[in-house]
Order: sequence, then C-alpha cells, then structure tokens
Amino acid sequence: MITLYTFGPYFGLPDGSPFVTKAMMLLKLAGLPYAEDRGGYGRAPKCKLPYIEDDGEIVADSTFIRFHIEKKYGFDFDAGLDPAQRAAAWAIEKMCEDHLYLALLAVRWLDLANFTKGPARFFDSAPAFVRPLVRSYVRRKVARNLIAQGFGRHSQEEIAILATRDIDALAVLLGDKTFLMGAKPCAADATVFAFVAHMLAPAFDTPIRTAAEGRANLVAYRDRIMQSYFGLAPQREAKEAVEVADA
Ligand SMILES: N[C@@H](CCC(=O)N[C@@H](CS)C(=O)NCC(=O)O)C(=O)O
Repeated sequence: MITLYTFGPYFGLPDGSPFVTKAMMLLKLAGLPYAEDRGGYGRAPKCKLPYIEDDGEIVADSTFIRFHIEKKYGFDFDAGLDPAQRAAAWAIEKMCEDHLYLALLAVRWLDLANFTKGPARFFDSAPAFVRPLVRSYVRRKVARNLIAQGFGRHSQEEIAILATRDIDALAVLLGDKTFLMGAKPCAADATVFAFVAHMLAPAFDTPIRTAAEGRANLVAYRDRIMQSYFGLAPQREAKEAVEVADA
C-alpha cells in the first residue's frame, strides 16, 4: 500500500496544500489505494509535501509522484490525448503550479486577515507557548521567499490582475467540457482541480476567489470532482477565524 504524506484536511478541502490535493487526485485517477500519514513533514526529503513511500521507495514532489505512477504501474494519465493536447495539458498544469500558486500564497500568507483565517491554522497543534512565534516565523519566511522570487514585490491589486488572467484562461480552456481535455480526466485535471478548489475555499476572502466564483464552469468542475472523487460537498460558508496575536 502506498503511503501519501499529507498535511491533513483544512478549509473544507481534502488537504491544506494544493500539491497534496493534486497527488491524492493522481492516485485516485490511477486507481491506486493509499494511506495518508500526517506526520511525515519533518522527514520530507525536499522539505515539502507531498511525498510518497511505495514499497520502500520514497518519491518526493507531486510531478515525480505522477512519473513514478506512470513508470511503475504503467498508467498513462494522458491516454487518448494527442501530442498537442499533452503539451497543452502540461503547460496549463505548470501555469497553475508556478504562477497561480504564487498568487494564492501571496493572498493567503501576506494578507494578515487571510493568514489569520487560513495558514495560521496549520500551527494549531504547536504548544501554546510557542504557537504565536511559530506562526509569525513561518509567515515571515514565506514573505521573504515571495519577495526573493519576485511575486511578493507586486501589490495585492497587481497579484489579483495576474491571477485573474490565469482564472480566465482556465475557464476558457475548460469551456463546457467535463474535464480539461474532454470527457476523460487527464493528469492536468489533478492540478487544475486542486488549484480551483483551493481558490474557491470560502475561508479566504480574496479577489482571486471572487474572480473564480464568477466562472460558473470552474465552480461546477470543482463541485463535480469534489463530490465524485472525494465524496465531499464543497464548503460554501467560511468557518470561524483563529486569533493570531503577533502574526
Ligand atoms: N513542487 C512541489 C511543491 C510542493 C510544495 O510547495 N508544498 C508546500 C505546501 S503547498 C510545502 O510543503 N511547504 C512547506 C514548506 O515549504 O516548508 C510539488 O509539486 O510537490
């Protein structure tokens, strides 16, 4: 049985990380049973989740998890797609992971109100006396990384403009299809679903969420996949916030 190392469900989503959500979806698409382990972050080979352990083999990073499944289990996520569709699917996936993700990070971690309602919760299990310090330390680390990458130098308004272009592109590309490339899901659906679901999470009050809510086909896509692959009814109401004294 494959073990998938996860953060755990947050904000009505299968996991607090879009990349872990993507890995879950990949495993489901491939029909591979897996067990979740929420205690693996400290041993993560790339200091990030997700990673898997498959019969003693450790595979870190959601895309390498995909490649591992394709190689070891002979499962072609993109079966039926022609080369141009495969190329487009890859480009769409990486737009989400390497552009839209940065916008999501920025609105969740840099905006204090969203941080308080969202990522602050990741540290709920830290001992009470260090919890505010841990929250504040990690938040500053994320802010430093975003500034070093460049995205963190944009204003929140500029970030919303960039993310909205991604959302518009996703909505147009999906159109009225059930999945990104047609009636059958492909690998990129794991990523696109994960990011659409995360963008729409009601815990976060952001222009990105508003833009995504304005795209009925993306909302329906999220609802369909959430229901049929995760058995979850999409959350429509934000849950209560936590207090973050010194964040
Ligand atoms: N390229 C990686 C990205 C994974 C990633 O960024 N994971 C984040 C959560 S969304 C993480 O583990 N962050 C913890 C940290 O950086 O300490 C993948 O596709 O798996």
